[in-house]
Amino acid sequence: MRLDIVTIFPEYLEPLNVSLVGKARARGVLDVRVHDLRRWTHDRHNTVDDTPYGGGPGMVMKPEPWGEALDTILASDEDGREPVLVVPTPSGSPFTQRTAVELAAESWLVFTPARYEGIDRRVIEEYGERLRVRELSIGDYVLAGGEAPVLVMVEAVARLLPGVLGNAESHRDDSFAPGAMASLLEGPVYTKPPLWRGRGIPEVLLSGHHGRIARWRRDQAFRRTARYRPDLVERCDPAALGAQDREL
Ligand code: 6GU
Repeated sequence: MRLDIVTIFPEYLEPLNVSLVGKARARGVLDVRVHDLRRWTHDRHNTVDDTPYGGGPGMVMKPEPWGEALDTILASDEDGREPVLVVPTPSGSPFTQRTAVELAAESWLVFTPARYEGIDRRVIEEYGERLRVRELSIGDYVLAGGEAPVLVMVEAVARLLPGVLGNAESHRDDSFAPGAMASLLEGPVYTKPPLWRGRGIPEVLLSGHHGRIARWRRDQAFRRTARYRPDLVERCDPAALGAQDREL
């Protein structure tokens, strides 16, 4: 999968050299290209922003550098791939695990993290006529720019790519993964030693009884979800609830 990221803070994307994403790059599963937007400015001060038409606080990112940047990047296609333009914005639709799964099926994503009050609307209109555009928000809070959201989205997508996680099963029962534990948060986990500061391991996990263990985990997941995310329990298909859930 190819990823292009256009930003005025290329160094903000340095974490993409580390850990899971860094290893995926080193192994050639991910081809990540970070571009400095200012490369496509032509004035002495490398201006990327200007005051908003209609007044109001803050600055808006000028369309010309974005247009030149995106034209250059889109023209650099090597094997006839059709990119998705990912525009991080607090005004976008929610980025969820479903979105991550959809984006993981693509072969080329182009990210446009903005600073200030966002990018001149005409840029999104212009490229919306040529390619698929996803305007996405990572949550209901406001960040100073789209770079941190890009890190979030790239990590969520990268770990879904074949051969990136060590164990192909590792994301099967993630919280939010579609499937058996659908929309339940994951419960507690334990490892050695069996006794730490006087605290033991729940008996059932030592029992070797796989059926009882699975049911206990399901129960813990349900309790945790009811406590921290009652909205997820509310949205859950009643048929997916076991008799034991109704007793809790
Ligand atoms: Cl994608 N960008 C910014 N600036 N703030 C956000 C966001 C994105 N998602 C949530 N807050």
